[in-house]
Amino acid sequence: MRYGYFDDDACEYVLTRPDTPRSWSNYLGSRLYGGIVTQNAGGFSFFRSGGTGRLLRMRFNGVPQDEPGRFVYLRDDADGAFWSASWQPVGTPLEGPEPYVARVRHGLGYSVFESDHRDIHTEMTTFVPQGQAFEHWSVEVTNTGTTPRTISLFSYAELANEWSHQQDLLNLQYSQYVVRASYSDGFIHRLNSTRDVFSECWFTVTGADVVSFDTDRDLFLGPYRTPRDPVAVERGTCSGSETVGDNACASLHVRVELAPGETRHVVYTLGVGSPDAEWGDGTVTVRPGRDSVAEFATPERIATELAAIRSEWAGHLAPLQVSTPDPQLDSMVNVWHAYQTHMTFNWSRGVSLIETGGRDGLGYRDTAQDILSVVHSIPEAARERLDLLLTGQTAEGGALPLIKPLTHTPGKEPTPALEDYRSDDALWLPLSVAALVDETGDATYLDTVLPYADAGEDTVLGHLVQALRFSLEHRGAHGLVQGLDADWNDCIQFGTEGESMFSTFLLANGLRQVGELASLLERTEVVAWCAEQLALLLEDAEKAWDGDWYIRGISAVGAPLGTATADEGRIYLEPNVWAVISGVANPGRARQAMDSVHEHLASEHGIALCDPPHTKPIEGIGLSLLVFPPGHKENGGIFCHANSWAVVAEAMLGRGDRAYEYYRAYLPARYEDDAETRQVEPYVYSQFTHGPASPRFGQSRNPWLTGTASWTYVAVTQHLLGVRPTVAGLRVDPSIPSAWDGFEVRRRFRGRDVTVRVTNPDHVCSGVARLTVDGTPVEGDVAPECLLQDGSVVDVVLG
Ligand code: IFM
Repeated sequence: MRYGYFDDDACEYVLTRPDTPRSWSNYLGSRLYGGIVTQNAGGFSFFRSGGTGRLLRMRFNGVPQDEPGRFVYLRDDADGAFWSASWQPVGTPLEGPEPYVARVRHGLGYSVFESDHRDIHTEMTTFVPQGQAFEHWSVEVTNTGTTPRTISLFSYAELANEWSHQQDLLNLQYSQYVVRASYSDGFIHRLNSTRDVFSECWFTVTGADVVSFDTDRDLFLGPYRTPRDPVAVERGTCSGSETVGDNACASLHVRVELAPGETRHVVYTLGVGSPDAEWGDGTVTVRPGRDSVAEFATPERIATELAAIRSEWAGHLAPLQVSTPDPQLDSMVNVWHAYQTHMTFNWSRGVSLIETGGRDGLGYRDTAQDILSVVHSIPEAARERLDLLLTGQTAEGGALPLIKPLTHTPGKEPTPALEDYRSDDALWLPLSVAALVDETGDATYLDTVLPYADAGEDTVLGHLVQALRFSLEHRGAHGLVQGLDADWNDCIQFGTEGESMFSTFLLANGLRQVGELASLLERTEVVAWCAEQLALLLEDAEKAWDGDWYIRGISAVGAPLGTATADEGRIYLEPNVWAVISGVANPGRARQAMDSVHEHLASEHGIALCDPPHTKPIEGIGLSLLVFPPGHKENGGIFCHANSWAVVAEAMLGRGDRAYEYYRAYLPARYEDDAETRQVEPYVYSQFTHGPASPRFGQSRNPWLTGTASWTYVAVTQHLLGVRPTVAGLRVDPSIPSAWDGFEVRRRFRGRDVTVRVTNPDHVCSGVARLTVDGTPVEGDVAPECLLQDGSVVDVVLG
C-alpha cells in the first residue's frame, strides 16, 4: 500500500492518504523554538529543549494516536456539521457520500494540510518563522461551491502546564494547580508559577474577529468527550472560560462568510512570552506577542517567511546533490535524508514522538557521530558543536556520557567514576575532528586550546591523544579495551574487567586517524607514538579472530562473546564491520568476516545485530538487551545504524553490489509501495527494524533521531558514491552496483562548486581507471584542491 510520493522539486513528501500505519511526522522550527507535527496535525512544541521547554502538551503513545496537536475545526453554521482542517481529530470518513479528501505536504520546516469536504477547501500551513519563538497555523478557507457559506473556525491546542514535560505529565499533584490562562483583547495569555522562570505563552488569531474563546480544556471539550467531538464546536460557541488550575487550552473561535469562490485567510499564532510585555529567561529575550503578530501575521509576511525557510533549506542541501540511476536514492540523499541529518544534529536524541524528552541534552557518542554528516553543509555550526563536545571530555581522557548545553560548565563538571564511563564515547572524537579538518583543510584547528570538562585544558590534538591514552590505560587481561558501562551498544556491559572488541577497533581507528592528523602539524613524536601503540594493539586484536569472524568481546570471567560454539549470540555485526573500517583486518580476514555477516545476519530487510538473539544471561557480562524479546532492538534487531557500517565496510572492500544491496535493504524510500510492512515514514531512517526472530519482522521503529541518519549519509555519499573530502583534495573512490553506467555528484568543497561525473563503461563495482580535473589528467583518485575551481568538473572513469 502506498500513502504518498516524493515531490523532489518542491522538497516535499506528499501524503495522499492520512490513515498511515503509524504517525508520519515532520519537524518545525529551530533550536530556539521547535515543533513536531504529524500527518494529522498532532504534535507539540518546545522552547530550546524538548524536555524542559514544553509549550504544547503531547500525550505520547496515546490512544487515539496523534493527540493533542494543532487542531482547527471547521463548522458549517447552517447545519452544525463540523470537521477538522487535518483529517484527525474529527476523523470524517475518507469514503462515502460526503468523503473527506486530505492531502498533507510535509516540507522542510513546514507542513501543509489540505482538505476538501462539503465544498469547502482548506489549506493550513504550520511553521515557525526563522529565528522566532512563535509558530503560525495559517489557514486559508475557500468556498468551492455555488452558494454562500458561513463557516466557524475553532482552534484547539493543549498548553502544557509546566516547562518540564515530566512535571506537566507526571507530577500532577503540583502541575495541575499552577496554571492560569486568561483572555484579553484577542490574546490568550497562559502563565504558571514555576519555581524558576515563569513559563508564559500567548495565542492569538488574525484575519477575523474573535467570536468566542475557551482557555479551560475541560470546558472546551465537555465532559466525557474528546477532541473528536468538542462540545464547544458542536454548540457553535466557546464558553468564555478563563482557567485557574487544572488544564489550559487555546481555543479561539472566528466566523467567516464566504461567497462562492471566495477565500479567507485566518492566522493562528502561538508564541513564548507575554502578549503585552517583553519576556526573558535570563539568556533569551522575546518581544511582546502583539508586536510580533503585528509584524508577522499578515498573508504577505507569511508568504515571505515561508519562502525564507525554503531558501534556507535549499542553502543547506545545495552543497551535496546527487544524480544516480536510483531515483529513490536521489530523493533521499538530496532532500529527506539530508534534512534528517540536520534534525539529529539539532535535537540529538532529545525530542520526537518516541524520544519524549527524558533524554534531554547531547548524548556524547551520538553527537560526535551526528557531526559527520552535516560538516559539509554547516561547517561553522559543526565546529561549534565539536568545540562543545571537546569540553565535555574529562582531563583523564574519557567523556561525560551526556552534555547539557544549557547548563554545561567546562572546568566544573564532575569526573565520572571509571565504571560510569562508556568505553567508546571519547573514541569518536578522532572521527569528528578528522571530518572537520578534511572538509575545511584547516589543520590549525588541531592547535585550538579548549578546556576539559572537569579541570585543565589542552589543544584539540592534545584532547585526541588523551582520548587514546584513556583507552590504552584501561585495557583488560587480554590487552583489549575494557567495555566499562557500555560500548556503542548500550545493552552490553563488559564492565571494568571485561573487554570490548568494538572499542578496541575504535581505538585502533583512532590511533590511525590521530597519527594522520598529527602528521599535518608535523608532530612526529605523536605520529610515532600512534604507530607504535597501534602495532602493539593489532597483535592483541588479531587474537580476537574466531575462525570465520571476530568475537564481540571477552567477559569479566574470561569467556568470549560471539563465538561459533555459542548457542546464543554466536555472531555479532559490530566487531566485524569495525575490524574492516578501522583497517585492522587484513584483506582476507576482512572479506571472510563480511561474508560471515552476509551468511548469518543478512536478511531482506537488513542485517541483524546478532544471531541467535539472547534469551539467557551470560556470566561476567551485563546483557541488558535481555529485556528485549528476540529480534527486537539490540537483541538481534536490524539495527539500522550498524547496517550503515556494513555498507561502509563492503564499499571499502570494493564490493559495490553488496554495499548497495545492504543500502537498499533498509532504505526508507524502498518501502513506499509497501508501507504496511515498514510502517514508519518512507522518507525517514529509523533506529531499527524488527529482526527475523521477531513476529514483527520488517516493521521499523524509532524514526528520526538516530545515528542511522548520519552514518548512512556518510556511507552512501562518501563510500558508495565515494566522494570524500581529504586535506589534499576531493577523493573520488566509488563502490557502486556493477549495473550502473555512472552517476553525478555536485559537491561544494571549500567554497567551490564542483561537479563529479563518474562513468562505468566496463560495469565494474570499483576501481578508478582515470581521473581528470577540467580535462587535466591526475594520478590516483584525489582531485587536488589546487586544481579545483568554482565550476570545475572532475571526470572519473571506473575500470
Ligand atoms: O549507540 C547507542 C546510542 O547512543 C543510543 N541509541 C542506541 C545505540 C545502540 O545501543
